[in-house]
Amino acid sequence: MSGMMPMGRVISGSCNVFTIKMEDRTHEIHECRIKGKVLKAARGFYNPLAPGDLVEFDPAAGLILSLLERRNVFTRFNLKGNAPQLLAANVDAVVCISTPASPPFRPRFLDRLLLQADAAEIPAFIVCNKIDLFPQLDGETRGSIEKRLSDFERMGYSVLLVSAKTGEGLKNLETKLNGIRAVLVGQSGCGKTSLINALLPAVRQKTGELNRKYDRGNHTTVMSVLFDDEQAGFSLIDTPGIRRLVPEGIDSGDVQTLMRDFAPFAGKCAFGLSCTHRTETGCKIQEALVTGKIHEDRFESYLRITEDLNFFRGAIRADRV
Ligand SMILES: Nc1nc2c(ncn2[C@@H]2O[C@H](COP(=O)(O)OP(=O)(O)OP(=O)(O)O)[C@@H](O)[C@H]2O)c(=O)[nH]1
Ligand SMILES: [Mg+2]
Ligand SMILES: [Zn+2]
Repeated sequence: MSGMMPMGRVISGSCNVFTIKMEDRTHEIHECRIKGKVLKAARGFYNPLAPGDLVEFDPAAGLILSLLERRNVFTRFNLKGNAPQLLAANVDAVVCISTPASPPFRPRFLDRLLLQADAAEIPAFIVCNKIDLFPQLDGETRGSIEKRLSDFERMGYSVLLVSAKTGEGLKNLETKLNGIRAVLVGQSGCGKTSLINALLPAVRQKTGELNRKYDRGNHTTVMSVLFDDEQAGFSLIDTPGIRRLVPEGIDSGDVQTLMRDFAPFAGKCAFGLSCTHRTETGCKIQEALVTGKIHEDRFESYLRITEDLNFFRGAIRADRV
């Protein structure tokens, strides 16, 4: 670093044009390109920079000169690009948004988000938005949602029930977000943008209608954007809805210790940490599954996640920043 050029925070960016906010009292906004071909740290990534990144830049030339060291990154494996994709950098929390309905509750999607956050060592919590729709559900559906959410709480993840529509629970969410930078992730249509609009009314963004036939979102948000509102005292990164979340940067053998309900049993099987928990005798995870200490859904997640990680491993880079 030259030490002469100012620093800025990445607000958003597409292929190679990024919106940078000056990290000083002026908070000037600049559109910049990356100097030269690629930043060294971006090698192997689908995208070189993410909202939350700090860069050194030349405002007059509109050039990003270097990337400052990251505290953390929240990533996923991008199937189309066949490379890891940065969703956010330098965040204090990953807010995993779910819904009881419209789109339907998908706990195995939460399993994946939480795993990715834990692997990146970023504190994560769950927000169940559209809680106004909960009373309309039948008793069995409500029961299974409550069971899964309380299991998550037992694993140490906070669960907040909110409604961007009615405002219910938003005060609790605000308290939880106080003083931090958080990234909101979840399926399309779960209400990430609606929640940002409700929490940061100064930055109103477009939200989408649900697809009536499929009861899910239409991918209204197309890129990640950082919103910071001096008044609110916290900042939020909106992300595009994810259809399929393939974790990345995780060794498939580490999933058993990363999944918090598996961790107490990991390594205790007859075959130790090399047990795949599928057909081996003396498997403590299988035992926990039978006694209900591990939910069958979580076990299904474990199987599918490890399969995905093994399948896509070839494409995942080794040189992590
Ligand atoms: N009933 C109800 N509807 C909501 C709530 N929050 C959002 N919605 C509706 O859900 C739809 C999708 O909301 P968005 O905020 O666009 O969802 P998103 O997660 O940003 O979706 P993508 O940008 O596609 O990823 C909109 O029609 C919202 O009005 C809520 O708390 N209750
Ligand atoms: Mg959106
Ligand atoms: Zn086992």
